[in-house]
Amino acid sequence: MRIILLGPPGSGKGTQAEFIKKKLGISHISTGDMFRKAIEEGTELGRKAKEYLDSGQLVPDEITVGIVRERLNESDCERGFLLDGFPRTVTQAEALDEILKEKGVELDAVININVSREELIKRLTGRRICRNCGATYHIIFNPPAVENTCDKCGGELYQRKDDTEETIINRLEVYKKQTEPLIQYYENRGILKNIDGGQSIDEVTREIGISLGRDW
Ligand code: B4P
Repeated sequence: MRIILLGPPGSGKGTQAEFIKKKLGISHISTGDMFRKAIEEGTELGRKAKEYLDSGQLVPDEITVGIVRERLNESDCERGFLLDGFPRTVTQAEALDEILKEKGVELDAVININVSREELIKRLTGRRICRNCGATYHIIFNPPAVENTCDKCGGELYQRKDDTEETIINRLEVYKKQTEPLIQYYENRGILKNIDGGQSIDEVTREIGISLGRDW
């Protein structure tokens, strides 16, 4: 299957992607993760992306489209993919249409996860990430068994630089202006699935399954 996960920052795209990719056996492509990895490795891409991520702005479309185009050309994407956090602008969505057309494939579903602003701020300020494997936790809603330690690999947990309240408010504004128009874009295509993301992690997973015709 070829799926997009859409939703504001903190709506749980990354959290749900972990489960969906395993269940469907498809590749998980998170542009946020790709940028963070490049920053950590100090590559040319990381150098360009850093100031945008730190301030909560979007990385310019030409850079983002370029890395996704390259990634979608890798052979593992032939069995399907889950795009997490891409597209985030109408220009990116149009570029994706072009890429898929060139490949002769189509999207199966766009999953739009809805969460209230208040809840998003709570989730993002409490988010913690494993430095080693990238697993996501929340200090209250999804805490690790041992404080600051990843359940999966024992790695150290850290707080992302863009998860401070000031940057989060900026990210939510950027989302409203630049990403929200995509809801209508995919609604017009008839492939948009609206999910109530305000429920528990397991309930959201279940609702996504139902929207894809799976009982998991
Ligand atoms: P991303 O890395 O994509 O991340 P995100 O939107 O912040 O979060 P996500 O929705 O995945 O939430 P999560 O599961 O972690 O973006 C980061 C930055 O990268 C952007 O600001 C931008 O600068 C750049 N970027 C990325 N893609 C780009 C693009 N296409 N174009 C340009 N720039 C781009 O969940 C959040 C928290 O809530 C976690 O702590 C989790 O444990 C908790 N949680 C999840 N579900 C929950 C539930 N149901 N109940 C309670 N808590 C829950």
